[in-house]
Amino acid sequence: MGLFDKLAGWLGLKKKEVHVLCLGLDNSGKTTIINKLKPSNAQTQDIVPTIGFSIEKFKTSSLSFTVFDMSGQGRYRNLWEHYYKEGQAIIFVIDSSDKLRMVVAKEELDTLLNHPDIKHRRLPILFFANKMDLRDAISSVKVSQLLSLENIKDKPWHICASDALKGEGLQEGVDWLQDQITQSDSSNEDMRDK
Ligand SMILES: Nc1nc2c(ncn2[C@@H]2O[C@H](COP(=O)(O)OP(=O)(O)OP(=O)(O)O)[C@@H](O)[C@H]2O)c(=O)[nH]1
Ligand SMILES: [Mg+2]
Repeated sequence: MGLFDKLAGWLGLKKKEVHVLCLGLDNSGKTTIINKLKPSNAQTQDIVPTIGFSIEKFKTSSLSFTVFDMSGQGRYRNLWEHYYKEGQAIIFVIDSSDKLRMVVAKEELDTLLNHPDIKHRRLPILFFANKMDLRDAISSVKVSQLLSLENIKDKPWHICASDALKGEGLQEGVDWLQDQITQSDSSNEDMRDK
């Protein structure tokens, strides 16, 4: 880190950097969500299925997020685990209208939660029950039941209903994530002070 960066950090001018993994099945809307969180002049108009992964950035009032937007296609899902150590938070996206593959989404989530690089860490997980605009979408409560989210006891989690095309529900989710990360920072500082 250069002297300028250090100074900016001390003066509170530089936002804390957080690495986030964006996971979920293909076609759930991960890239669309991340794109909508970027400033409007950095947003792209045509979103195509992600190949492998892509690294994206967006900022909130106090944090600077670097997102690993992973492809959800079956053949690329084995890439996810290589980034688990790197991730400080997870955004997990579900297509709420894809009832047929809800069981596949649950399998991928369970595999993630049981992975040694994730299992014993208190990472915040933000779920987006996406595509709420579609007529056959199920509610976020139903999504959370089908994924058995109530069984996640050792990590803070939150589910938001979203429509990534209109950008609805995204801000609420990201505000929650920011609160979780800043709270855990201040509790770590409290621990160090003791
Ligand atoms: N109706 C509707 N369509 C959406 C929504 N979010 C995303 N889509 C559409 O769903 C399709 C897939 O979106 P992507 O963002 O590419 O999905 P992804 O999860 O990144 O897919 P992979 O990169 O293949 O893993 C695109 O046609 C999007 O326009 C939503 O909230 N509602
Ligand atoms: Mg994508």
